[in-house]
Amino acid sequence: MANTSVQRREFVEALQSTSLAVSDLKADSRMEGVDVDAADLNHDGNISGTREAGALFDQVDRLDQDGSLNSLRTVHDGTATAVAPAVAAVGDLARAPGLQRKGRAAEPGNDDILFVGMRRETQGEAQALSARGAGRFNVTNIGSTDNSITVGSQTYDLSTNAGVRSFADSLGLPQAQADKVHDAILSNPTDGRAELGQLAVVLARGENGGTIPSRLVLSGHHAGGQFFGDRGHLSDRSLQDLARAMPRGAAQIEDLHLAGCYSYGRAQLDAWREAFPSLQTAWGYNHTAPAAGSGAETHEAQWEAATRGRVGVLNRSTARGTSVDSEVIVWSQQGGFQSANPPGTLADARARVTNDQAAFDSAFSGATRITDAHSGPVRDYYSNLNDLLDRSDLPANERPALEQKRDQAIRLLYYPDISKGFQATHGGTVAAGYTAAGRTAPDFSKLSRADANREINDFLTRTQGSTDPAVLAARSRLTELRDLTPSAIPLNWIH
Ligand SMILES: [Ca+2]
Ligand SMILES: [Ca+2]
Ligand SMILES: [Ca+2]
Repeated sequence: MANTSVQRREFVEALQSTSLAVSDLKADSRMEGVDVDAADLNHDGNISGTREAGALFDQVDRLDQDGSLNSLRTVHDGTATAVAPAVAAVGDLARAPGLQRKGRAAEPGNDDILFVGMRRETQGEAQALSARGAGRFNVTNIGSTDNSITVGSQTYDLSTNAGVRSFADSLGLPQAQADKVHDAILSNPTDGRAELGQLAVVLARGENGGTIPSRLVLSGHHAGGQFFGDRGHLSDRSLQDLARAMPRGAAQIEDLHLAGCYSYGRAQLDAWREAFPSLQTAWGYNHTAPAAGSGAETHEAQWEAATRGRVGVLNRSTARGTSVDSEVIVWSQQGGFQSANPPGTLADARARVTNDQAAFDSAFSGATRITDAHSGPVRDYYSNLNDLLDRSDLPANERPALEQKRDQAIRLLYYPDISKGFQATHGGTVAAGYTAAGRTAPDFSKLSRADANREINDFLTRTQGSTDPAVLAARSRLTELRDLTPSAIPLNWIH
């Protein structure tokens, strides 16, 4: 980046849809030496319209030394010029990311990306971002099916408390921080701890004074506050706790991209911002996110271009015209929260959930059958629960029960997947319990929700009072399937 310039046309276009108060421009110390009044051609106290934007360009250009009346050079031989602060100031006041990027082009910082992919398919997304980097920025790719992590010559088994303990203690952090890292990793399901561990290594480098990537992408299926896939489960909360454990490292993250369904709303955003205190921009999805291979790469490329450099503005219009563009939610420090869906009132959000409660209950019992996981009243119920939980004004004491319903609803929508996962994981335990009770177990992957519930209730009635350990084990697993107990049914049984 030897030189950077802003063309006149670019400057004028950036101010096209905005009006800047002369008083705001003059109050900004970065505008020192620029005669802003002279650009207010009609003396109404605002810089507005193409002519005045051009006049402001001319006034800034008086400080410029690039020899052209049609460009402003903000960086010369890698060093910021006298006009760079003025360009950055106009960029901030006009919420124009292009001007911000060029005005700050010589400032320290990087555009490197930390990419965490919880599905094998997300590999292509990381590769596409990496190809865009092409020497300008690096992509660190995180995600594996391995539950251990190797740092230097040491390998830590993160499926055990002792392994997490020695890993956390190896990061060169004060004990209190190492304890928090340990707790955060341990709070995550076992199969996503290696991903958190890889993130911890990077954040610790930042915490200890090093430079780390400024952009973070999380990609995978997303439900119930977790990114998930064949590489495991990554809990939003565990990741946020990890960031809080290393605040200096977390403060180097400026841009966040959450490539997963139901990945973020207003309430979730508050939690991400609190965990990453220097966040400038965030990108997420209301309900549906495009999957790897069918749109995720496009959105990630658009996001990458929009967040490159030191910008504080991100607009939803970036995604206009792409698949599921209406689902994109963005937030930026200077542009605020942007979503296609106005939040409405809390009472309305509650009423929408109540509206489909009976449909959920009926499908949960098996009385009605879900034929399409992606639409219908149970999908609406699930979406509306997510919307309700995304509200910052929802009382905290109502959350646990609603989260439980949300987490049951997603498992009910994908019951055929869940029953296959159940049979593959617990089929042996269930068969042993049936045998001990003198019966033959059915194949639960082949039963409808209604038939499975009938079968389970029958088994529970017949074996009531049994003390046989094999029977008791089967009873526990079957009860979990009937109740769709979120803690006992991993989300990545859903494909
Ligand atoms: Ca004016
Ligand atoms: Ca010039
Ligand atoms: Ca994993």
